[in-house]
Amino acid sequence: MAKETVKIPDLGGGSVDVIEVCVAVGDVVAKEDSLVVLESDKASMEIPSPMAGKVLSISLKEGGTVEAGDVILELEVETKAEAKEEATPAASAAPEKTAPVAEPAQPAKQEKGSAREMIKVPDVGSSDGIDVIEVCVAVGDVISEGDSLVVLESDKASMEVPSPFSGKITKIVMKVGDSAKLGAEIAEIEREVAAADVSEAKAVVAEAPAKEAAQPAPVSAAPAAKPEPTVTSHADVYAGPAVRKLAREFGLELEQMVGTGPKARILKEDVQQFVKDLAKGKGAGATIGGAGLPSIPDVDFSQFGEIDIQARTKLHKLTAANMHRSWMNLPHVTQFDEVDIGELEDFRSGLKREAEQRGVKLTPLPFLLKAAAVALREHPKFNASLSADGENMVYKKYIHIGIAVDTPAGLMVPVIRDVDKKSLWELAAETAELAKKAKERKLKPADMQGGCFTISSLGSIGGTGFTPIINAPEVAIMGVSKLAIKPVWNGSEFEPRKMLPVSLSYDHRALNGVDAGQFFTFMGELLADIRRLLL
Ligand code: CAO
Repeated sequence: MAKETVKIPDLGGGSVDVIEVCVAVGDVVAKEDSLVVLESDKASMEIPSPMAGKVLSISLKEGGTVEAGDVILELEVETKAEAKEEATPAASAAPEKTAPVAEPAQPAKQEKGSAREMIKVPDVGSSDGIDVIEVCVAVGDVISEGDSLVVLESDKASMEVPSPFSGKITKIVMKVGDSAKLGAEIAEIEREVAAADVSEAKAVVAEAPAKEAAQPAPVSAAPAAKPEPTVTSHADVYAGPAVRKLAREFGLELEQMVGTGPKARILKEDVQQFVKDLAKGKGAGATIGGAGLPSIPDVDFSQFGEIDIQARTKLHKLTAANMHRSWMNLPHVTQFDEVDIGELEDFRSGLKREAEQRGVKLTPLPFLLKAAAVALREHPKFNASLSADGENMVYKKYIHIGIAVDTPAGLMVPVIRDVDKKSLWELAAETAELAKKAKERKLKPADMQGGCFTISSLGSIGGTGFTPIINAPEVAIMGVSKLAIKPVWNGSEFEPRKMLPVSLSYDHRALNGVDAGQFFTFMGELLADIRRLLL
């Protein structure tokens, strides 16, 4: 067993904050395991262990500051021989040096007072390629020294490579998705130089490759190179590179998250919680809601007066989730109409006595069900669903219609099967039975499945029209409002007619306005003259 001291590597100058100590005394770490996370206003980096071993002591603490050469911890390593092999931890741990290396473009082209330089990837402390996740400049951009050229990201570090010169970008070689290695060409820049300096510029670029070969690490020695290492793309957000990478993989902005670590640092757990909240449709950290929408603020209403908080039923919450899902996924269009159902109403009143004898209540709803069934049969596009991937329309050969039923526990939609094959009496009886079952919470899941279309009737309550939300994956829903006697022009005079306000919401991915117009006009004709139901 041997004891090895692991120190802070050369960070390119200056002190940095210790944001996180990733290990504890007694931990057994593997080579490359993160020991600490450091962050400056320019950099965010994890310092990997240069060797495997057991942590004997830790010399840093979160919240402190460190600089190159400071002791991180002591490790007990297995054998002396192994320890010797890796005896210069600080050097091998040197992770992120991003100062770019300037070299002439091939062939180098110089104009009077200007010089073109090809900027290359500096030593980033890794022999493996690092992903190029962003190219920050475009050809023609005039940039200043220190402006970011590209953003590189590994699982250990996130860094921007700054330009060593001010000038105009004349060519971009690197692209997003490339794997950047030391010396890879990033972009060519045309920089202004005084006439007297043109030759000096030549000398600078001529020297650069030799410096690279002889001394790859201390890039601060390269002319005009900026030594700052890992500049992050979210400079105002505290988060380690692994967390930044995780967030980027999910396509999330760190600015949306609330950090629970020291100095409000965003931890891996914060990203995971944020994703969980998004999946549940909750606003993560109360900052945003599902689908990236701003969430409704959480208000303490008691500050304005007395309140009473009551838990919502499972059914209420389920209905809310279904409504939200449909509203967010389906582009809804709602069409309104008024149907003259005077004759239907006359017919219905004439059947009142017979209905009583049969023990059923004949409301307008069975007529609406029957008319909808005929309209669905004649307009199959409405008796269909879009496949989940949007590739196919699924046309149904059966006509099952759901009816929205209000219950004390919440909204339920039992389904009446084969509406087209049932009589008005049967439909009236079945509607009443299903509504009763719904109110008594006796519906089985099968009673609420298989619907092709839904009718939501608020006719007994009131209103002149509303926009019902489609019961996806159905493609349309009909809303029924309260019958009203209205003056209708019959060609020579106004006549009092019983007008039923109806609305039709449809999924505009599956149906268009003409479809809806034809379907609803047809249905209106059926209701206006119920003899047509027999045709
Ligand atoms: N205009 C005027 N009166 C109407 C009417 C209309 N469009 N529709 C029904 N009525 C009358 C009925 O004729 C009946 O009158 P009588 O008692 O004089 O005979 C009365 O209103 C009550 O009808 P009902 O509600 O008992 O029966 P229904 O067949 O119309 O509806 C049901 C049954 C289960 C759909 C209904 O009880 C219900 O729950 N509706 C709410 C649906 C709902 O919540 N929709 C919203 C969903 S989206 O949030």
